[in-house]
Amino acid sequence: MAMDSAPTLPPGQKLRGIFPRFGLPWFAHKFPMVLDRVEIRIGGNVAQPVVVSRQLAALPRTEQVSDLHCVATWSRLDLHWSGVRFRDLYEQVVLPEARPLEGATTVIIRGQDGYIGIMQLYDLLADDVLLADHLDGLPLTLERGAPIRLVAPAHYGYKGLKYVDRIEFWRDDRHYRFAGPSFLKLLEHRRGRVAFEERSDTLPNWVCQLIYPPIIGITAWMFRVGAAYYQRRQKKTVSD
Ligand SMILES: Nc1nc2c(c(=O)[nH]1)N[C@H]1C(S)=C(S)[C@@H](COP(=O)(O)O)O[C@H]1N2
Ligand SMILES: [Mo]
Repeated sequence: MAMDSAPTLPPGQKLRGIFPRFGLPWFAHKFPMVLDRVEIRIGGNVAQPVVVSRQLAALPRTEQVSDLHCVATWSRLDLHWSGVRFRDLYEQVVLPEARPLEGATTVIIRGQDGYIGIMQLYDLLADDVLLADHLDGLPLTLERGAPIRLVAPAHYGYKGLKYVDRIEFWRDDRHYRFAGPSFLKLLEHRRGRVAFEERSDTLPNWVCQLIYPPIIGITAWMFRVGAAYYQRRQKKTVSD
């Protein structure tokens, strides 16, 4: 049967033939300030905060093909990313230079657009977690998270921070707050693994599967309008 060749998707996910720029609607009009160079600030409970820029070029580069599963139930398969492994950054730069204090294993990642993510260090050290600067052979575009984004295929899309600005290693989660309005905190999951359908800490999956699909289109539209507006403004500033 033709079913044999159908890609197997994680529970509750659907191929919808889309790959929108996506996120919480509050971020549709927000963009990185610095696009032409990578600078990642490392901080939190560390002995020495550091700014990582040229050190990235010294790390081994890696490529991988992986899927993106948005918690809102759309998936995109076979994305060809390249960049450096988070683990290499951690072992070769963060450990020797920033020197996180013992137990500083809760990681808060902040994007240049103000978006915030939280993950545990043991999940970030997996083989397939990258800080990617290329997608499908080309430098990341504005829509895809330029100049550098986190790729964490085992986790829902909202853990894959675009426009990475800061990575903080903390002993607890006191410094974390949800990126959107606090009444929507119930939408997120602290771990967010796709295979275990960890969509939300609070809402049952059947509720997520009911409320998300109807808002995919409008959210994607808001993000498209936001990007178009930003591009127009950029062009105007260049030509002024
Ligand atoms: N900085 C930042 N990272 C982000 C987002 C965002 O709005 N800002 N949206 C997240 C969500 S919910 C998803 S599904 C993916 C979408 O990636 P894409 O815009 O390349 O499709 O980015 C994630 N990372
Ligand atoms: Mo998402």
